[in-house]
Parts: sequence; structure tokens; C-alpha cells
Amino acid sequence: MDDWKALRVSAERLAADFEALSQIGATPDGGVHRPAFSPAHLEARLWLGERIREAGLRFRIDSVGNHSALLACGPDHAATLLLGSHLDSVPNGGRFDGALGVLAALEVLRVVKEAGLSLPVHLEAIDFTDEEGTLVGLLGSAALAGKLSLQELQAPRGGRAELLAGLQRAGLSESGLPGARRDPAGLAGYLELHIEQGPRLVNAGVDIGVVSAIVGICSYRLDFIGRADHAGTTPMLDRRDAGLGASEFILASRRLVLDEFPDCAINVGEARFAPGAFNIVPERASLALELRAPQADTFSRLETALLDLAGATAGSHRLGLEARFLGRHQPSPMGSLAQQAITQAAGDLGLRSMVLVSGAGHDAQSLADLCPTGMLFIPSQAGASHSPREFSQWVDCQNGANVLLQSVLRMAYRK
Ligand code: HGY
Ligand code: MN
Ligand code: MN
Repeated sequence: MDDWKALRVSAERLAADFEALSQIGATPDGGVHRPAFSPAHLEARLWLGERIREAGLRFRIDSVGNHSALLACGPDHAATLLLGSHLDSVPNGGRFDGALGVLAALEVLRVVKEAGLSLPVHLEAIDFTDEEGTLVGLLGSAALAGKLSLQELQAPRGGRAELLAGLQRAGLSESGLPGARRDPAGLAGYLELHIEQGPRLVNAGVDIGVVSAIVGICSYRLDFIGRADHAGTTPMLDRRDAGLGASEFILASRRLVLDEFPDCAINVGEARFAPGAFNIVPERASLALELRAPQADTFSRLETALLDLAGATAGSHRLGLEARFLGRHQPSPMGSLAQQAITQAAGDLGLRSMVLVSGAGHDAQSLADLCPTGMLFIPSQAGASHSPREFSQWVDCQNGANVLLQSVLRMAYRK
């Protein structure tokens, strides 16, 4: 038998790392607050660098801030198999989203190093910059893939000033970002362990999710523009109430998705009314809109339908509309080689697996058209994520890390 199939992660070491990392940016309600380039995110990256050095692995930070552990376990000019995720979080998010994948990747490199394995490829555990889109979204993986959109950097969804300030805090420069691009010929593949962030695995009683595709995500800032008026003396039917138009759009867009785009999702995660006083009819209502779809054709139809709906709603309330495009990541199928490796690795470990589409976006969608790419999920209790309620059983985390280890070796050996 191939001895590598008996290799397992050190559950104790992984647990110790996870608990220590969870303290960085910890929130009182059991979550973490580590938005990209925030003090807690920078602290978490410093901590990761220490763990990488401690493991005797080469440590590298690229020009977009991706942090990597490198293990040269292949022949001199071998390609590199990437594995990892992200340490940045959403505001007041959960401890598992991204963090588990980075720590499991680091643990895989430790195990391979300690076993003294020689592989046909080198291994690199990576923590990608700004996966969550606090600033841009998939910033680190898009830069590594050579897919940076200069247009998106001019008007990123987190704000241009915030992006530049964040880069500066991290000691990075906008002009340096494209330099993070890797030659795809040097990439043997990418694998990512992640929590499902939804209820399907738990509901099905299944241990491992084999991701077949990742949804596309598109962001807009929609501003409905009316007229400021006195809240008491202006006759109700004479008002051009931006808040009313925006509210009707939120309700109507949800109806549209439920009726016509049942496998899609939209979210208005933030609404700002201006001038924002009790006694002024809102002149401007600004919405942060995100739309998601698993297929490219549905994705573009949904985008068009929502923009048309926003225009029609504004018109029916005698409002103006400004729609600013803030970024798009296309839907992305995962590679069959990676899916096979994950399925077989799970089976070897006696774990039940099922194929599913990811409703969350991930760095894997930046790399999927460049090299053999795959993702595996573990169950999220109550399907909760992007919240301090996010939780996965430790046995599932350990299973996920072992499936990642075995999937990496299967892909490396092409078994
Ligand atoms: O928003 C997402 O889908 C992912 O968690 N970044
Ligand atoms: Mn994530
Ligand atoms: Mn997330």
C-alpha cells in the first residue's frame, strides 16, 4: 500500500493553532472581527508568519500581501500545488470562515515535511488577501491569477480611500499589486478546505462536501435620489421620498428572485438615508446590493433584471437613480481531477461525501480556469456563518484537514 495514505494531521497541533488564532480579533460573542488590513488582521498575519517559521518552512509575502509557507518537496523545477484560504473576516464574523482552511493547509505542509515525503510537486500553504471584499473581494487570489481589474481598484466596493489606506497599513502599494501574478505553468493546482456556511451537509448527515461549482458574485451601489422636504408639512402624496423608493426596490427585488431566479440570491447588506434626520424626507437612499448566481447566463440575466427593476421603481416614485458597478466574479466550475481526489480521499477515510454548489464565493474561483482546482466543505452547525454563531464540530474540522491532506497527496501523485 502507498504509505502516504496512512498519514494524518496532528489534531492537537491544529486545535492549538485554531484556538490561538481565534483569540486574535476575538469579539465578546465568540466571533472574530478581522476585516482586511485591520489591526487584528495584520496581527493574525504576523502570528501566521511565526507559526510558519517555527515549522521550519520558508515564509513569503507577495506584493498583494498573500502570506505563504513554502515546502520544496519536489524536483528543482517542479510546479507548486497551492492550498489555503484567507485570514481576513467579515465585520463581526465567525472563527472558522477562512481561518480553518489556512491552518489546515499549514498543518498539511508540516505533516509532509515531517514525513520527509518527496513529491512530484512543491507545496505552498497560502493566506489570500481580502477574500471577503471588505475592500475589493478576492483581491489576493485575483492578483495571483493575473485577473486584477484596474477599473475595480478605482472604485472598489469598500471605497478607494479605504483601499489605499489599508494597503499603506500593510506596507503595500497599488502599483505593486499586479506583480503578484504567477505564471499558470508553475501552478500544479489549488485545493481549499472551507466550512459550508449553509445547512445542507448537516441536514443530510454528510461529513464532506465536494464542491462542483462556485456562484458568481456582483456588487452595485444603488442610489435613489429624491427631494429633501419637511417631514410634517409636505403632503404625503407630494413627496419624492428616496427612502420609500429604495424600500420598495428591496421588497420587489426579493420577489423577483423568488419568482424568476430560484437558484440565485440577492442581498442589500447596507442602506444609508441622507440627510438622515427624523424630520426630513430622505433626499438620497444608498443601497449596497449584491447578487449571486451559479450559472453565467442566469448571472447576467439577473443583473439586467435587477437594474431594470431599480430604474422602474425609481421612475414610479419620481426619483433619480445612480447605479455604480463595484465588481464581479464569474461563476466558476471546479475541476474534475480535484473533485475525484477529494471524493476518493473522503472514501478512504470512511467519510460520507456529497457534491454541492457553493452559494458562497471563494478564492478558488480566481484559480479554477488556470489550474486543477477544488474545494471541500465540512458541515456548519445550523448553517450559520458570517456571524458569531458560526460553528463546526471539532471532529468535522479534523476530518476536513485529513481529507485535505489526502487530497493534496492524491493530486500530487496523480493517484
Ligand atoms: O461572501 C462570500 O460569499 C464569502 O464568504 N466571501
Ligand atoms: Mn471564506
Ligand atoms: Mn466569508
